[in-house]
Amino acid sequence: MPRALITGITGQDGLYLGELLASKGYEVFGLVRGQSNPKIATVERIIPSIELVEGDLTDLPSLIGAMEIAQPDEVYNLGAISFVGLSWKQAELTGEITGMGVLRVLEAIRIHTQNDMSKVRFYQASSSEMFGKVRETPQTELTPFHPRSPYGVAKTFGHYMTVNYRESYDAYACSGILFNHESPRRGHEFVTRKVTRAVARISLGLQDSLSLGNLDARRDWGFAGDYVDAMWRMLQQDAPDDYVVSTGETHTIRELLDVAFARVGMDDWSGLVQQDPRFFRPAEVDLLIGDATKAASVLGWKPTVPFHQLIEMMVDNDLLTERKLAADAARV
Ligand code: NAP
Ligand code: F7E
Repeated sequence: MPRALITGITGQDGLYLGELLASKGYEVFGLVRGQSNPKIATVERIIPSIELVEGDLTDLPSLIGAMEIAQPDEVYNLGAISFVGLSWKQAELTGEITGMGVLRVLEAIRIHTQNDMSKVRFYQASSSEMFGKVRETPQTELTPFHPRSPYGVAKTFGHYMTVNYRESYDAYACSGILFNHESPRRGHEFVTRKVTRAVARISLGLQDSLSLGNLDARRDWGFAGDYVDAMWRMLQQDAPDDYVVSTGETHTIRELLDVAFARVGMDDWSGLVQQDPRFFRPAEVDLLIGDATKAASVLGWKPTVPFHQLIEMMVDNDLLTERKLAADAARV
């Protein structure tokens, strides 16, 4: 039975990846942090066979301890401060967790394997945010980086550390340069989930309006369930490499609003959405569109959920959740 350790198991991707690996017969270990992490119950409900290990990306000894307990064949480093907006407010912490955290995981593997890093396969969750002020469109594995946020800078550090350990220690270390991917498990702070939840609540009469930032921003949005499959495929190849994972399509926040409101039968959302300067960013990325040709040809990977279907799935899920929460509240 192969063994995998996932950091960030309580996050959107951690849950999908843990489910995927468990379904493939892996023994899955998930790193959890904090004294009493409220998300543990969700992880145990979604992945009943999960084995949880305590540790934190800011604490190297705990990561070495996690390697000793899990004895992993594969390590997926998904843990991070992943919200770009927060990264300007907590730039130092973002550097520590999202950037230095990668180096600590690599060091934990190096120490655990006594420098024979080829024994453990490593996946780093890199990001399209590294392209930032883009040098070419669409972006490929060869497009130079110009990050535009502390998050993007931290991810770029983690990306180059991964490349460096591959070149220095013969590590089987891969970086997945993933574009935005969403799902009903997405955190409420990200724009897709913020919109689908608000649309569900507005249609149920639980909320009056929605405040957003830049409505003209565009993203290349795919389904998280598809993207974790690409992570796994990267670690099954003969040699380690880096891959862009994306849909190759881009949509604006306005199109996101059109699709989400249409799902609940509301075609004119103009009076329901305000723009609020608090949600604008100090610097925006340019036009991010990924070219996933290499992932398609080498990994045999393709996205399966188109944009409209993804947003409709998220609205439907939020309608169910919000109806249930409202009914529970009425009973109290
Ligand atoms: P997410 O839902 O925000 O999950 C982040 C995870 O990191 C959570 O499990 C969180 O644990 C954990 N974490 C935070 N600080 C930690 C620390 N000090 N030590 C250990 N764990 C810590 O993110 P996601 O959407 O699943 O994304 C997974 C990874 O892919 C992230 O690295 C993200 O930056 C990257 N990425 C995401 C996208 C995307 O569109 N989703 C695209 C490109 C790259 P707690 O529950 O304890 O907070
Ligand atoms: O913003 C605009 C905002 O926060 C998308 C992370 O998973 O993907 C994600 O980062 C766009 C931006 O995601 C609001 O300005 C407008 O242009 O959903 P987001 P992100 O910043 O693209 C990358 C690939 C990652 O690696 C990250 O970890 O939407 N926008 N109004 C807004 N965004 C938010 N959050 N809230 C608004 O009110």
